Amino acid sequence: MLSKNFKKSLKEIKSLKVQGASEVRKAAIKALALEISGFSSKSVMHFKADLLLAMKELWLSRPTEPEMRTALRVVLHKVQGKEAESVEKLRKELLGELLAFERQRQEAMRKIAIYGARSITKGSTVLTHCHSHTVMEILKEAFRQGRLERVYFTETRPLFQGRITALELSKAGIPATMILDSAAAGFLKKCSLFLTGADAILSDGSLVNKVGTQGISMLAESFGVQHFAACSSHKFDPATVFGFEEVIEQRPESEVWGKKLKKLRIENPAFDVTPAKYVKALITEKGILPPTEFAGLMYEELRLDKHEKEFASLIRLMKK
Ligand code: RUB
Repeated sequence: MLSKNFKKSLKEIKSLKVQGASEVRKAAIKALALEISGFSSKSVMHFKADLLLAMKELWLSRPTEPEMRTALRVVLHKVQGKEAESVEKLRKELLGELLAFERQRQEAMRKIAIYGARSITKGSTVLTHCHSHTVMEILKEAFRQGRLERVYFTETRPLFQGRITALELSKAGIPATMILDSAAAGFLKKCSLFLTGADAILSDGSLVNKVGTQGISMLAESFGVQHFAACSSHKFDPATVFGFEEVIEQRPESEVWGKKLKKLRIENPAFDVTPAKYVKALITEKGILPPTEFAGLMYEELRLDKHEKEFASLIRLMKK
């Protein structure tokens, strides 16, 4: 049985009250830690079953969020195939693991901000799309260092995450201009850089990010404006190496238009896929790397040549 608080957190993640991949991960870890603290399971077996149930709900809450899935995978790895002595010992170990994971992610974010700011040359004008906490950290750092002149940003239909970007830029005192999504082509010409976040990086280095990113990235290339994407290495989706598809979240029609008309269908994918060739580099805590090189590095680091079965069974386990 899941607690009321856990269900509330799930709802906040699904409804986008919690928004952006990094915040989704943070909220998921917090919700799981609280849930684990409250488990009344009498045996290790029951504890593990309760844990799996909670993890599955989080895993399925937003389908295109590998950073959250990485967090859950790391935790699950700790429990699987291990004979825990007692519920209390297991609980303590898992809570410690979640805390350490979150701390490490915050350090990663700091590094990304520093590397990213260095790659913004003095007097730059940046275009961004949607709202990314990672991008915001870079922009604030670059502005603090006197490198950033102005940020152009899209309002980001249908849920207007650009307004979150607006509030944050304004609070930081950064000169900023909001534009319509459809105006990106015209304003790109004024920009020295297109900088986005990422929700997922796939095995071929392609980038999954808020719908609209692909189009702007392709336009940027044709105007000679480089596209950089900032993301933590945990956004790499290892399962895609083995042919598992990165599911693109489909959001409700009502987010686009509340009207129901005969024969009218509305499609509302939350994300799109930008091929690696359009992205100059990924700004990660491991360094600034071309997307395909980053994917290669992750393949080596995760020793994926040895773990195909593990990923296949994990995906089976987390299915609806
Ligand atoms: C947000 C989005 C962001 C990435 C990266 O989509 O596409 O660019 O999630 O964000 P949504 P961050 O609003 O649907 O969550 O840098 O915060 O991880």
